[in-house]
Amino acid sequence: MSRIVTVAAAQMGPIQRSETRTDAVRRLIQLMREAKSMGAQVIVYPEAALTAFFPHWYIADEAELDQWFEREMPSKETQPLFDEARKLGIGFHLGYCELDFSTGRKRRFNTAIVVDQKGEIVGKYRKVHLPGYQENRPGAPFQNLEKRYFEVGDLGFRAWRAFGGVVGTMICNDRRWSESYRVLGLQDVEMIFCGYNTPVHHPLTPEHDRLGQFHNEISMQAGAYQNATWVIGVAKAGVEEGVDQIAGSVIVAPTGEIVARASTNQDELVVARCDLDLGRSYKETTFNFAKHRRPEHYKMIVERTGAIPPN
Ligand code: ING
Repeated sequence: MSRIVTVAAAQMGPIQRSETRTDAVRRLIQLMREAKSMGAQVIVYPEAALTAFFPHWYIADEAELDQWFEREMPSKETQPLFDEARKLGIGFHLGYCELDFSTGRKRRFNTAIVVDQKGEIVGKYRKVHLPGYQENRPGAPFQNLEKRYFEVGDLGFRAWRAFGGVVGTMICNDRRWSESYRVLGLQDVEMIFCGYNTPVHHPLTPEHDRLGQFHNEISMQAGAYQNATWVIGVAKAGVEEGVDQIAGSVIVAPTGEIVARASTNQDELVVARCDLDLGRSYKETTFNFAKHRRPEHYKMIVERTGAIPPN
């Protein structure tokens, strides 16, 4: 049996600070219409798909910082995207920066939602692995102040039923951590959506620059294969506010193979017919967690490794 979902990875070019949310939503809707015309049932947008990636610069004023966040979803500016999705009968994944007051205090998260083909939000995720640092580094060519601007996500890594299968999300730096995939893999995930904003250059470790695309792909290919799941990796790419970001959006099969990839660093759809049953033979054999995983031993190894005294 094959459960085919046609997926559109909607890579975006830069969103400059001067562009409004309405400008960004217009681009998202254009990509959605094109994806629908190509037969897609779901379109996957990048991390922070409504604004420039503002953690790349220092914002001292709290009111100015809050302007980069969404207080509600859908909001006035994003309602047209939900309306278009409902009209076209296409689902979507959207990364955005969330201002939350539900616990009685203001909290800021780097967030992503999954919306089904009826326009209903079926799941929300808040980024767990926040890279970068807390304090502004004036001498750096650009910042990564995610640890300053966001709290660590409090929703864990969750999988939901949608598009005829089991889907999950992670955001950007999460894709570099095998635990992100395994927690979803233990929920029998069949497709993971992951948006990213990844600079080409790393001021603290310039020797890593040449391997940016390699590390991007190997992270998602390993996660896909080792958990027998599709991974849809989607970039916000190009030079955004002076920071050149990698492109290289990919659709990775549960076999670990890249079946489709972007060829520009602009707005571009990467479309593939994804068989959600392709991972089944791996889940039943090589990655049959019930038969082969030994978590009781991992605890012992971790304790022993931690306990080894320095020479
Ligand atoms: N960006 C980058 C990412 O993880 C990074 C930051 C790049 C960290 C390379 C370490 C190595 O792709 C975000 N937004 O997480």
